Amino acid sequence: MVFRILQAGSVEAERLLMKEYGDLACYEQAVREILAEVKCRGDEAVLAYTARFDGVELTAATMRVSEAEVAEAYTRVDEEFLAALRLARDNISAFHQKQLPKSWAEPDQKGNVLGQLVRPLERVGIYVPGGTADYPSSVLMNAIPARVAGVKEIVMVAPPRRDGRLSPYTLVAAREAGVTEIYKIGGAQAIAALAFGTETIRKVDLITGPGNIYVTLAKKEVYGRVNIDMLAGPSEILIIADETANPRYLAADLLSQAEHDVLASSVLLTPSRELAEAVAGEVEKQLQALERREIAAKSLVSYGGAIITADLEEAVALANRYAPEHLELQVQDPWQWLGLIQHAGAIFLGPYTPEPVGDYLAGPNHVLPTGGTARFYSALNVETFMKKTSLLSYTARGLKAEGEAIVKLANTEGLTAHARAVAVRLEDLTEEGEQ
Ligand code: HSO
Ligand code: ZN
Repeated sequence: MVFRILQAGSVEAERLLMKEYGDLACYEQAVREILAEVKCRGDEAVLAYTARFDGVELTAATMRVSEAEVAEAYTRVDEEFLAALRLARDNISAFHQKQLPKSWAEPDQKGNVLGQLVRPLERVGIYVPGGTADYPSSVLMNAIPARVAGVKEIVMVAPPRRDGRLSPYTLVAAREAGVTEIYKIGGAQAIAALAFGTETIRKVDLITGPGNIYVTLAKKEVYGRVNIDMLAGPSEILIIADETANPRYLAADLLSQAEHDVLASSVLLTPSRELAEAVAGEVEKQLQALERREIAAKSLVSYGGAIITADLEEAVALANRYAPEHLELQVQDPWQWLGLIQHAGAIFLGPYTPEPVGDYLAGPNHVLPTGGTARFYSALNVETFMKKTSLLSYTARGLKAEGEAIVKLANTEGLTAHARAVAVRLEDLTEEGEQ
């Protein structure tokens, strides 16, 4: 049986909800070495790793994608793809426009002004994975919020295919989303190039986008020198369903995430054993027809299953503990349960919102926190590409009213020069007041 049915509270159910992906330490050393090499030897090291890992010989000049290559990519994609991509682009753009924070400045009664200036980052890097799948949708999801934020330079990196090129779909998506520079490099060496800069690639301020274990560890290592979005892990879907849900839909949705990766997890929480059994049967049936059935089956055997809960309240409690990347609510009145959900990357409500609606087209970002990090991370968003600067402007009246308190706090910390910076002004202000 590919899709297990477990009882809430059982050892197996607990294990399913507590995913462990093995030890990252085995990869750390290799990643550190790549980072150090690129830091010291720049382009030369990046090109050597590209030859070694991707099997492609490039030069400093050819690792950058030319205008001609982008133009040629347009001739290789079909019209329907382009139309679908543009619809997705417009929806994603409209959704992220709503997230734009505004700068503000407010005077108080003493005429002091406090505020916050919001500015885009200048130069960001987005990582697009290669490997088993080609994800133009991820290009949109990373580049569009950057564009909406007002970032001027959006640098995309993606590992080259064996033929030395990038997929035309990726290139077209990059152009449609407003990417300004593209390099055919991937892995930890690409993260290093973005974080440290090389002779050819200028350093960026932020690196976003998911990648394999090497990319993720490299992002973790360079964090602090540049900002990063989050540490992405394998995809997850958790569905809470009651007896009104359609088992065919549920099975299809679970499989949609299972096909991503052998490490992806797809879990159903339901009080209805009958529903769980019907879903298990459907999973078995639908799996046979999938292109990626081997990946999906492996993923389901290790990280998939249904857990039977006492009621929907228990299902919600388990979902909150798990903090899934994607949470589907396939219950009678999904909106009624929303108030109880604490932790999830994205929530999909009702039978007509299968998770791929969010992966591709609706507008919200599909770069989401995984591995329980939805407890403290948000979806990739416009603010990821912006920063805030505080504004302070005190008047004489304002400083006079509150200056003594600053002096007191500064003196308490033993920082008398701080106290003096205020005190010298207070002296003048008192004199002025006495005149
Ligand atoms: N579900 C993935 C994103 C994606 N799906 C891209 C299809 N293409 C994020 O967990
Ligand atoms: Zn997906």
